[in-house]
Amino acid sequence: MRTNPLATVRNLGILAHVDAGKTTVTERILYATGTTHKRGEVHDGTTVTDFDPQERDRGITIFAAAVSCDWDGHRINLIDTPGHVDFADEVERSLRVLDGAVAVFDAVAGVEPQSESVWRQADRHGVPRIAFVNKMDRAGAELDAAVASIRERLHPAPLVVQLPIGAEDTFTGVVDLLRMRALTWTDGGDAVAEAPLPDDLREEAHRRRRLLEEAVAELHPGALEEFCENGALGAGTLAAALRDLTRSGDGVVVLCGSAYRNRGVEPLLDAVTAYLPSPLDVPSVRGTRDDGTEQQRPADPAAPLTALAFKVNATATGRLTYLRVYSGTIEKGDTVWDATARRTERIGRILRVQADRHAQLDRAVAGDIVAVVGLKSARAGSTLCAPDAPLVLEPPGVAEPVVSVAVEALKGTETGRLASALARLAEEDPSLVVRTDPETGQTVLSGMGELHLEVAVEKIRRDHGMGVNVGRPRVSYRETVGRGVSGFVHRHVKQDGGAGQFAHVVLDVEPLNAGTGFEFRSSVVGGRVPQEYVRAVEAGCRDALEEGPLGGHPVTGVRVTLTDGQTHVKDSSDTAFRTAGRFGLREALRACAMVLLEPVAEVTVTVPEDAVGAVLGDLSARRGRVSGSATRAGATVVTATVPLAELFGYATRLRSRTQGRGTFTARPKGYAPAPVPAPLR
Ligand SMILES: Nc1nc2c(ncn2[C@@H]2O[C@H](COP(=O)(O)OP(=O)(O)OP(=O)(O)O)[C@@H](O)[C@H]2O)c(=O)[nH]1
Ligand SMILES: [Mg+2]
Repeated sequence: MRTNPLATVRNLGILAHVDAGKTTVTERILYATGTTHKRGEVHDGTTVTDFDPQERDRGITIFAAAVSCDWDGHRINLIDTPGHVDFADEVERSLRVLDGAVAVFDAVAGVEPQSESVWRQADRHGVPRIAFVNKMDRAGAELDAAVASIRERLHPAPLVVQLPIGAEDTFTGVVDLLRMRALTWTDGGDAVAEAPLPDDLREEAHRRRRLLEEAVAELHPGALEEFCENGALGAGTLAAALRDLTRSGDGVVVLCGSAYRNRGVEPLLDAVTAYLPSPLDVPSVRGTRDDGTEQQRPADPAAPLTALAFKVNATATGRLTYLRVYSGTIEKGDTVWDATARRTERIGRILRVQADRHAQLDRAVAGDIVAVVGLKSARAGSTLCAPDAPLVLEPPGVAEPVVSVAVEALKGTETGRLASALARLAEEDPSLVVRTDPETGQTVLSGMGELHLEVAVEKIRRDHGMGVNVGRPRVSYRETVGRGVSGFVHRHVKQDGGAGQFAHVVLDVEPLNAGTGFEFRSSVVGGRVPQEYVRAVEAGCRDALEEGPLGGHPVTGVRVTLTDGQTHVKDSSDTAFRTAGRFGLREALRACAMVLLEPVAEVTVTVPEDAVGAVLGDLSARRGRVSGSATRAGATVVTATVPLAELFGYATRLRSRTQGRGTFTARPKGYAPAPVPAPLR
C-alpha cells in the first residue's frame, strides 16, 4: 500500500512568551534541516524570520513568518510567531491554520504570563503541542522546575522524554529516555554525537525512564495493558502512546535544549515528526455553503478547493497572500472564487517560502501552506474555493482594538498619501482600525497596544519616507446596557408622494450576561415581518451599535429581540427596515441605563522585595486592584488588574521606582465599568 504523501506534512507553529527563543529555535531548525547554511542571531539582526527592519532593530518578532523545510522525509511548514501581547492577533491567525505547535519555555523563568495566554489560545483551537524548555545553558536553568511550572499552570501531564547532561554552562546534551542513548553537541560542532549512557547518569536515566513509563501507562489504555503484562514499556509502545497522547491532548511531551548553543534541535525535529499530527490526522475543515448549511471537506487533493488566506504581506515582489489549503488543489493560473469578497480571483505564481529563497510551484494541494502572488481582493480571513463549489470558512476572530492615537501627515499635502498607506496597513493587519473622529475630523488609528501602534506608524514613516505626527495614546471605551427596555416602538414612515418608506418595528433590549458581543433574535409570529426584513432590521441594529448614546463609543454586551412589526405592501423595503432598526435601536438605547466601559489589563510585576511597597502604592494610585503576590527566588511577583488608561508610561515609571530591576507584562482582560465621566488623560 502506498502511504498518502500528506502523512509526511507537518504544519507547525512556534509559540511562547516574549524572548523565550522562538526565533532562535526557528533559525536553528532551518540550519539543522539544511535550509540555511549559516546560523543567524536575533541580536545581530540576521535571522531569517525576523526579516522586517523594525524586527531587526528592536530584536523582537512583530509579524508571524512562514518558512518551509524538510526533515527526515517530512515537509515542515513552520510559522514563527511573535511573543509580545500586542501582536497576539498574529498568533491567533497563525493558530487557525496550524495542525501542531512547539511551545518554547525559558528554563530559568518557566511558564511566563504570555506562555499561559498562547497556551490557552492553542487550547481553544485544539492545536496539539509539545514543549521545548530552551535556554538550558543559562545560569539558574532548571528543567525540573520548569516542568513543575508547566504542570501547575498549563497541563497536568507533562511527559519528560529527556534527561539533561550537565547544567547551565556545562549543559552539553540530553539522554534520550526512549532509546536510552546520550546525545551530545560540542561548541562549534554541527552535528549531534550519539553514544551509550555515561555511567554517572545510568541510574538516574533508568529512574526517569521508569517515571515516564508509569505516567504514560496511567494515561494510555494500550500502554497500561503492556505495562501490566510485562512490568515495563518498550520504546515502540512508548513512542506510539506518546503520539496518541499528544494528539488527544491528554499529555504533553517535554524536551529541552539550548537553541542559542545549538543543542537539542535535532531531537526536537524528531519529536515534531513523530508525535505531532499531519493534515490527515486532524478533523476535516468545516464551512458554510451559500444556502446556510454546513459542509465538511476532506484533506484530499481531489476534493473541491477550499483554502484560507491567513496573512497578506506587501513585499518588493508584489502582494503575497499566505494560504492554508484544506482540500483540493490550486494550480498556477487557476481561477478561484473568493467566497468572502464574492468575486473571482486569478492565482498568479505559487511560492514555497524557504528562508530568503522562494521556490516556484506549479500547484499546491490539500494540507499545504504556501504563498500566492496575484490575488487582489483576498485579505487575512478570506476563503478561496472552487468557483462551482463555494464554501465560506469561519475567519479567525479579530480582537477589538483597545488603544488609539490620532495621526496626521507632517505636510498637509501628504494627507492623501497617509490615508492610503494606513488603508494598506489595515488590510495586512486586521487588528488595526482606521477611522475618522466624527467630532474632530482627525484620523484615528486603533490597535492592540502602544507598541502595536508605534510599530505601525514607524512602518509608514520608513516604507513611505513620510513625516507623521502622532497624538497621545488613548484607550477605546465601550458602552453597554445596564438595564434594558422592552416593547420599544419605532415607526419609520415617509409617504409623501413617489416611492415611500414604511417600516414599523418593536424591540426588546437587554444586557447580555457575557458582557460583550451582540445577539439578535426575532420572536415575530405569523410572518408579520418577512425574513428578509428581519435581516435588514438586524443590519440596522449593527449600524446603531457603532455609536452609543453616552459618548459615541461602540456598544457591546447587548441582546436585541424584534418582537413585532408592520409592513406596507408598496412602501416597505430592506432599506426602510434597516433604517427603522438603526434609528429604533439608537432611540431605545437612550432609554436604557447605559454603562461606560474601559479596557483593563492583568498586570504581572516582578520586583525585588525591597521595592514591593513602592510598586503597590503606585498600582493603587493607578486604580489597580491587586489580586495576588508570591515570592519566587528573592523576587516578588505581584498580579493586579489595572485600567489600561493608567498603564501608559508605566514601563518608565517602574524602572525608575525599582532602579531598573522591575519588569512587567500586561495582557488585556476585557472591559470593566469606568468612572463617569471618563477620566481624561
Ligand atoms: N542563553 C541563551 N539565550 C538564548 C537561547 N535562545 C535564545 N536566546 C536569546 O534570547 C533572546 C531572545 O531570543 P528570540 O529567539 O528573539 O526570542 P523570541 O521568542 O523569538 O522573542 P519574540 O519573538 O520577541 O517574542 C535573544 O537574545 C537570543 O539570543 C538559549 O538557548 N540560551
Ligand atoms: Mg521571535
